[in-house]
Amino acid sequence: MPFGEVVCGSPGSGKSTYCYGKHQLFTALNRPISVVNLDPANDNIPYPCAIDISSLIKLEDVMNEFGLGPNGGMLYCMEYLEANYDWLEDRLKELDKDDYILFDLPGQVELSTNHPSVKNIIRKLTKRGFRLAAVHLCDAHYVTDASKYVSVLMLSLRAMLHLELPHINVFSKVDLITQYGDLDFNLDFYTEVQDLSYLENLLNQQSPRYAALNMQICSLIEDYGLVGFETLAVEDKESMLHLTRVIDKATGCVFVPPPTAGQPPDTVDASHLPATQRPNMYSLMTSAAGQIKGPRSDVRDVQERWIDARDDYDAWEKAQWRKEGLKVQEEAARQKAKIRERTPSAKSAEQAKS
Ligand SMILES: Nc1nc2c(ncn2[C@@H]2O[C@H](COP(=O)(O)OP(=O)(O)O)[C@@H](O)[C@H]2O)c(=O)[nH]1
Ligand SMILES: [Mg+2]
Repeated sequence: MPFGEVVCGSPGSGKSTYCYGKHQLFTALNRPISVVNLDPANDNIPYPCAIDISSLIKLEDVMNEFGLGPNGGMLYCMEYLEANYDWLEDRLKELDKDDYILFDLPGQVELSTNHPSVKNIIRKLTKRGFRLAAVHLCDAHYVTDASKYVSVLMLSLRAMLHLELPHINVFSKVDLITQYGDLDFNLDFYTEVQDLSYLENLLNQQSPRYAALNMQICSLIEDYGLVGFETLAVEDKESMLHLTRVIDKATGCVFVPPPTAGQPPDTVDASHLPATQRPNMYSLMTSAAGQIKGPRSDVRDVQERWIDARDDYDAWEKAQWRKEGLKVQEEAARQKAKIRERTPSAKSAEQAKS
């Protein structure tokens, strides 16, 4: 049963960068992963691409042939992919059966809010046995302005209702958030989406004419309690790990390393026992159903890292990297010295000969 993610969100929200980051993270964790590019407008794909829609159809060709603009051309490409779903299925069959699959979608908002093609493709994949989560990336700068925040709430809700998948909304590029000025509330106010009535004053100032309507929208979103957000800074390993745990939990994915991976760290070696007596070293059920803990699992920790004490953390991380770099250099020098000791020098080899 293949697990994976449908990565969606507005253009520039960081979808391809996230796919690349996840590919790097999973490769480092020895988790097999493949990325499928379904965005024909992705010119410079940063990740190793297992399947690329441009080998089926090219946006440029569609625009030239039918006289369409980039947006119309993109919708045509997705309709074409839906009509040629077999092409996608055949390519997916060629991938390793253990691969975790990421689908990098185009940024056109209508594809994840009202256009049927992506939804139909997802439906077919789900029927085939895929266990997918929708990961909806929204640029974190939306939280710096109350009316932009209301629009991102509506967009996220709409995508959730349209795609009908386990859904994780994510404020991406949270490391850049301080560049857009001070926040009116703490970050958890924006991620937890509770008590939206506090936005009333701000909305009154920004768009007094529609303040009441805006508040009605807020109360509707709050009443359903469906929308919430995770945060992401793609270069922060802890942030990526936390998001991975959240997504794994949403899909019910428990990664069990292959037998060749050996013993996990800090576990008792029970390989001599029969299978029925061996402890569950990977804590399958606890990792799937337990609480999500660890750095960045609390949004207050994210606030501290990227907003309140960013400079201190940056300096601390730099110092850690320097220390790690020194250790690596020392280890390399030690290995070199060992090799030199073991290999007899040319002179002593000659002496030995004579
Ligand atoms: N600082 C920062 N920049 C990011 C992050 N994620 C993406 N970006 C940048 O945002 C820009 C758009 O990203 P891209 O992945 O092409 O967006 P896409 O159109 O949604 O695929 C690129 O310049 C990325 O380097 C992040 O977490 N932090
Ligand atoms: Mg992209």
